[in-house]
This record gives sequence, C-alpha cells and structure tokens, in this order.
Amino acid sequence: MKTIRLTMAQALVKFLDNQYVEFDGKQQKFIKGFFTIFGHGNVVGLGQALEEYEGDMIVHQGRNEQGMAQSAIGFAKQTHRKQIYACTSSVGPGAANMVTAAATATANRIPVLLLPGDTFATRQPDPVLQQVEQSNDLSISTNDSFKAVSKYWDRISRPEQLMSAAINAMRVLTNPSDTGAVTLSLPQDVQGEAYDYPESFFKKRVHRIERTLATADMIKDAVELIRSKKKPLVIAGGGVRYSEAAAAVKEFSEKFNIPYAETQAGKSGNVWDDKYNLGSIGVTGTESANLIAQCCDLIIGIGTKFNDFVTGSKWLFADKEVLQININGYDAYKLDAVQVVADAKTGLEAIASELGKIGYKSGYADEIDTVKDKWEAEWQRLANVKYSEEGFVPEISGHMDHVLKEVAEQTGSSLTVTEVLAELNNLLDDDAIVVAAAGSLPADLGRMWKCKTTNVYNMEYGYSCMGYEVPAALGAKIAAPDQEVYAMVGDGSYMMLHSELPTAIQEDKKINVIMFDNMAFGCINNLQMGSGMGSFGTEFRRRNPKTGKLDGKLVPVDFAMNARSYGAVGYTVKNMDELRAAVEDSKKQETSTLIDIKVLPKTMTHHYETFWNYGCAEVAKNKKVEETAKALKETRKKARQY
Ligand SMILES: Cc1ncc(C[n+]2csc(CCOP(=O)(O)OP(=O)(O)O)c2C)c(N)n1
Repeated sequence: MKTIRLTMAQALVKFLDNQYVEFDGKQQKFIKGFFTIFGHGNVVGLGQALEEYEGDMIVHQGRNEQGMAQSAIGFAKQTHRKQIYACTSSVGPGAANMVTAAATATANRIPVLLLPGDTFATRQPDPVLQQVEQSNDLSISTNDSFKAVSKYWDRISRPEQLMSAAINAMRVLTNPSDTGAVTLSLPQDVQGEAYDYPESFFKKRVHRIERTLATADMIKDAVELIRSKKKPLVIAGGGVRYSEAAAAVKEFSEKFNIPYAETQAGKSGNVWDDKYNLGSIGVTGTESANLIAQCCDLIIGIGTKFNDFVTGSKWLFADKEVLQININGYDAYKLDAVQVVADAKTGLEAIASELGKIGYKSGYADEIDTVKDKWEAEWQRLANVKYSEEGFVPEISGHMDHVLKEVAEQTGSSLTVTEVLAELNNLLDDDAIVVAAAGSLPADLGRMWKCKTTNVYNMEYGYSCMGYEVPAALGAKIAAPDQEVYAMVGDGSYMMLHSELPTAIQEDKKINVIMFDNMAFGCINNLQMGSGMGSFGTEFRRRNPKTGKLDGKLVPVDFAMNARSYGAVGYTVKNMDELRAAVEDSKKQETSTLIDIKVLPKTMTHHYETFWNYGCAEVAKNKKVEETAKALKETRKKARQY
C-alpha cells in the first residue's frame, strides 16, 4: 500500500480538494473554499496546511465565526446545495460562535462543513486558554454543543480517524435527504500530528446527488388520492428548488389545472406572474394562496418541511388530506400524509405520467384567476399606502399614532414600508437576488416581492436567524457574481450581525444592504402589542431617567456613516426621490453599498386569512392579554392536532 505522510490537517485539506458532486450527469467540485478565523486551536494546524496548499480552493478571512458561516450558508443555498464552503475556527469562543450558524444550516437543510478547533486530545496542558472545564466529564468541550445542531458530528482524536470521519462527512453533506451542518471537531494537537495515510484516501471521489425514485406503490397511492379530489393545491418548498424541479411543478400545474403556492424556501422557483403561481403560503403568505388553501380539497406538499409558518400552525388546511412528495422520509410522514418518499422532480413526473394516462383534470373553474386578481388589487393598495398625519391607519394596529408622528419628526421621513418595497421591486434589476431572514421583512417580501426571474430569492426562514442577511449576501454574491445582490435587513438584524460587510469589501465582492430602519424590533413589537401587551423593550429608546424604563427618546443611528466607515458607499433615504436616486447610484458603484431607508414603524404588511399559534399569558393584569390567550385557545381547537 502506497502511503503519503501528512499531518491530519494537511490530509483533510488534500481530501477536501478531491471531492466532487454529480447531479443530472453534471460534475463539479464540491468544496469552493474555506472561511477562516485563525486563533490558537487552528492557526498552526489547519492554518499551516492551508498556507502550503496550492490548489484552487479559495481561503477567505472572516470577521465573526457566526457571520462567516452564514456567508457559507448563503452561498450553498444560492448554489442549490451543489457547492459548499468549509469554515474553521479556533478553540472555545470561536467555535461557540459557529453553533448558531450550524443550527441555521441544519434547520434549513443547507450543507456546511464546520471545522472548529478543539482542546488537546492528550489533555496534557489542560485547562488551555478558551477551554471550558466540565469537572463531571473531562471529555466534554465547547464543541459538544454542535451535536444538538449538526447532522453529523465527529471528533478526530487520532489522525487515522480522519479517514472514516471525512468520508462520512461527505456522505451527509451530499445526501439531499439528510444534509445540514457537519461538524468535524479538530483537537489542536492532533491537527499537527503526522500519519502515513494510504494514497487511496486522496483519490478523486464523485458523490452522486441521487434522484431517488418513488416505488410503484407510492405512485399508485398518490394517483388514487389525487383522482378522488377535485381541487388539489400544490405547496412548493425548498426541495423544489434544490432538486431543480420548479419547471416540472409548472408543467404539472398547466397539465392538470392545479395551482401552486410557494414556501419562503421555494419562492422564485417560478416567476411571480406564472398563471398558476398563487405566491407565498401561510402566515407570511398572500391572500390568494391562503384563500385557495381553505377551499381546496387536497394539499400536495413537494419538498416542504411544513413548518408552522407554512401550515398556519396546522390551522390553515386543517381538514384537508395531504400528499407529500419528499426525499426525506421524516418530512414525508408529517401531517399524516400519504407519502411519496422520492426526489421532487422524479416523484412529481412519475405521478404526472400516471395522472395523464387517466386524463385527470382538476375541477377549478375561475377561482384561481379570481383570487389572483384580488391579490393584485391588494398589492396595488399596499404599494400606495401613504402616511399623512391626519387619519393615517397603520397596516399593523396596536401602536399609537403619536409614535409614528414622533418618528416622522425625528427622521424627517414618513415613508411606509410597503410603498418602499413596491418601488424597490420596480427599481432593482429583474435578476437581482434578495437575501433576508428575520424581522418583518420575510413576511413583507414573501407577500410583496415579485420575482421576475427564477432563483432570485435567498430567504432563510427555517431558523429565521437575525444576522444572516448581510453575510449571506456575500455568500450569494460569490455564487452569482454577475448579479446584483441585496441584503434586505431591519436595523435590529443589521446591528446584531453585519460582520462580513468588511469581508465583502476586502474580497471586492459587491453587496448592497437595503436597511429598513424603523428604530425598533418591529415585528416583535407587533407581536406583543397584538397580544394586548404594551410596547415593552422592543423600541430602540433611551433609558428615561424619570421612569427608569426604556421609554425615553428614540435612539437614531446613522447607518450610512457606519457603512462608509468600512469603505462602502452609504446613502440615507427619507423620501421616494432619494430612494430612486440612491438605488440608481448604487448600481453604478463597484464596491458595496448601504441604503439606510428611514421608514415608519407599523407600516409593514399584515396577515391574510391565516393563524399563528404563539404562547400567551393566560393570567395577566392586562385583561386584553387574557382575552388574546383565550381567543388563541379557541382557534387552536380548529387546528390539526398532529
Ligand atoms: C438571532 C436572533 N435573535 C432573536 C430573534 C428574535 N427576533 C425575531 S425578529 C426580531 C426583531 C427584528 O428586528 P429588525 O431587524 O429591526 O426588523 P423589524 O422587525 O423591525 O422589521 C427578533 C428580536 C431572532 N429571530 N434571531
């Protein structure tokens, strides 16, 4: 057996350099590169290996471990999971910073390879700086935290363990039904230990991303169910995009006269004005999709994990039968569905072929056009919501008019979120990619963003992790260098994490941050006030010396100046003319930009024909809260229980 003597870290890099995926006959390299923040625990181990590596995997320098890993997730999401990054951190806090990103990846079924440094396998110098000592179990380190949020976790305590661990890592990362975060924990001493690795370990490996076929019985069950129904509704999830099945969904809809709605992860699989596209479904959905969800007689989920925002906490289509086409058996069993455990595209095509043979057509008459027209009229209304001091009715109630007045006076802007979004939708290039994750924007974009080309909507709404937006925009830009990329972000999310904006500038990757600055954790303020609470701890206000509470003056921030300090171009926008000018100018820039749009709170979109279940106090001094808890309980009774 021929061997090559390398350190464990060198062997890992050499191995990763030789991993490929094949999808629909097309081969491509799987690991695009590394995001790194070096410290002790990785700099002279993996860092040394990367320094002497001479191949084409690129090495980036991150600013925050969570941020850089969110960039990696944004990248893999944009490539539809066909190419990924590895992320390496030092031992302890650097590793802990990546745990949130690991969870984001796993919740969204997006592959990312995490390589946190770990404390000494020998334990000789323990406790090392940045080590948490658990006196009840010395084998535990910070990196055990990744177990809860990784699809595969391993610790390479001896250099030879790398071989089985690395191959298993690839098994999970390239498996469409099981992918997510993979964590290989690398003790800092072992990274530098030499071993005679068999040459065969480094051979080129091609991992096929399989289009798993449905069994004949599964197809038979599905066809029998559909033929017994008059009004099915397809819900296209992220799996539709990752399996490149959106065209098949469109064809299926046209052939059988069946409308489809999109989840946040599935959105932009098809364009917004496709005849059968009803838009987003569920809690962040459109009126058109949610109305059909209530009058349909069968839900056909394709590649969706049916989270509560899709099902309206299982209220939206509570009494409908469900068919689920999903490559992941766990998801396929949800909502007690009839299961087709298969790739979205091949599963759907097999069903279509059998349905075609029996000449199936749905019983929809003009309902689809009617709800779509209704929604378009509502979209136009939203696009024209203007603020005026007299008689302004905020989209979201529960906030006193005087706060809007105060914000308008302080910022000099009375722009509403919905009018700004509609204008942006006109102004941005048709193939511009929007990236978002948390706050009120996912709902606003889900409802209002008209995707004029495909795969231009990079929404992380599985974990809804504040701080995904800006770093993921960098990842999306690396994946799609010829398209403009826009991070759509609230001021709260931006302040939580925008660490990779300087990385974007360093890398000459132009990203655009579009900030909706409402001086609040706005959607949470809506949630609390909507439940009958007051405004408590969600507006960005100074501590008031008179009351001792956070109910003093609003805290304004000059985000344009903040962006300029990194070398980006910053704009402050307070009216529509400034918005148009800023967007047009930003398109001419070669470096990253930030447009700080001062918007009025409470002017986001609201729910349509749906329900969302959240915990609410059954006993409260404020009776409105108790009433909300009661009402929630009542509505919950109408929801599916499992
Ligand atoms: C990391 C993280 N922390 C907390 C939350 C809970 N959360 C969801 S939205 C939100 C407020 C977002 O505020 P902002 O970004 O300003 O957007 P807005 O709601 O005002 O549109 C919070 C605190 C979260 N989703 N992620």
